[in-house]
Amino acid sequence: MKITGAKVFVGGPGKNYVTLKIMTDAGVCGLGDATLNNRETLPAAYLQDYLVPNLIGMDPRRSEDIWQYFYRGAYFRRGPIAMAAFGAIDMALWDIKGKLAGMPLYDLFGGKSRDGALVYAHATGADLPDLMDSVARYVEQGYKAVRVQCGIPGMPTASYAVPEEAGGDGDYITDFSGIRPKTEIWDTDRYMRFMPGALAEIRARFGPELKILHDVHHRLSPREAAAFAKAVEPVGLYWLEDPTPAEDQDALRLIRQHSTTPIAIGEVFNSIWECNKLIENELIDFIRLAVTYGGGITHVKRIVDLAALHHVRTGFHGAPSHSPISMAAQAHLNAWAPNFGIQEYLVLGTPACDALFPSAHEMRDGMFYVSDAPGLGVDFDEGEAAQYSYKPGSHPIVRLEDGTMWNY
Ligand code: KDG
Ligand code: MG
Repeated sequence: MKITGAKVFVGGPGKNYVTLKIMTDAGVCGLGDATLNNRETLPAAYLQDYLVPNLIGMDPRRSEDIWQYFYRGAYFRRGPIAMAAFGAIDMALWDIKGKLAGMPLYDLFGGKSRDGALVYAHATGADLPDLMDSVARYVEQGYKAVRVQCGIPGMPTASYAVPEEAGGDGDYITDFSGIRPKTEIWDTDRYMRFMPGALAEIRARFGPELKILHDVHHRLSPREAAAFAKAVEPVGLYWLEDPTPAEDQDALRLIRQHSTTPIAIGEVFNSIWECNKLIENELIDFIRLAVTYGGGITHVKRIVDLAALHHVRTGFHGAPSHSPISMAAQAHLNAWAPNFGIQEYLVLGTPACDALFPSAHEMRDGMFYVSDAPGLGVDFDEGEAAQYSYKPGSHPIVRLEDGTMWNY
């Protein structure tokens, strides 16, 4: 059996999805997602210029060897661009494998460990009353877990994931006004004074059952993060995400020594080599790495297995920058993983997105139910895709009030 061709598409409804389609002489095709948010043309070029020409003629069933061939063969390996490109190929090969076997991927991994996977939604507000309304809307829809982000009183501009009308970055995924980013101003002291109390008020209003998550988005120093994690302990957060910049892994040790608040990290990691020590030293509680940026199913499954040995659960990144293809790959891992925790899931299911990526996956009452179709269980409508093309966009950048660059 041979790979006969592969195509790369860039574009989509409101997002520049990078979609890979691999064709075989067995008449079976596989789909992969290489969407690297706001740098989408780079994995697309890596695929088109280097990887696809090498794929032609390979046996699609040999997904492990193909992964090793590209990873070891690159020499300058790892990093988000390469891993997103390898990830798309790997997802597509698993999709082909499942279709050949006539089995959904979760069955190839070892079968379902649960019926549905818990997901969390994103609540956001310009201020606390606004945020409370947003949380209440999700609770009414049946969500059991909600991430909460809030405008901070006195903050010179609104900040991460706060509504646009409050001067924030809205859905924070992409500003399509151009390649030059807008600037947000950040003030740690104001955040530290306000946010722990706001989280406590949310807990008081919604009671003990709601799982409350919060994303610091890499903004604090290790000492500040330790103080914050300690201050919010009575709230009983489900997790505190990215309290410090992810590169400084010793920071997690300081946070651990001072607090039992569960820590989630890893959405900017690309390989097991960036999280193996955090996992082995049990410095984190949830690993956030995405199947797209983490080199696909083959590599991320290794991380999930390592995490299982150390009481670390999964909480895969699911910002809307991921296409329904990688969300499906994660859904199959979520159905199987003995150490599944939660899945970030933002409603991708707009009519335009569903038309481009038809599937029978289902979101109901805050749970994701994976389809039983063979492979990933997602299609890609090339006719629909023809109307979309790449649109330049950016994330904001962050500075302190005096102009110092900070972490987005
Ligand atoms: O492209 C950046 C986003 O993926 C990121 O800001 C999302 O932090 C994020 C999250 O937790 O979804
Ligand atoms: Mg995050």
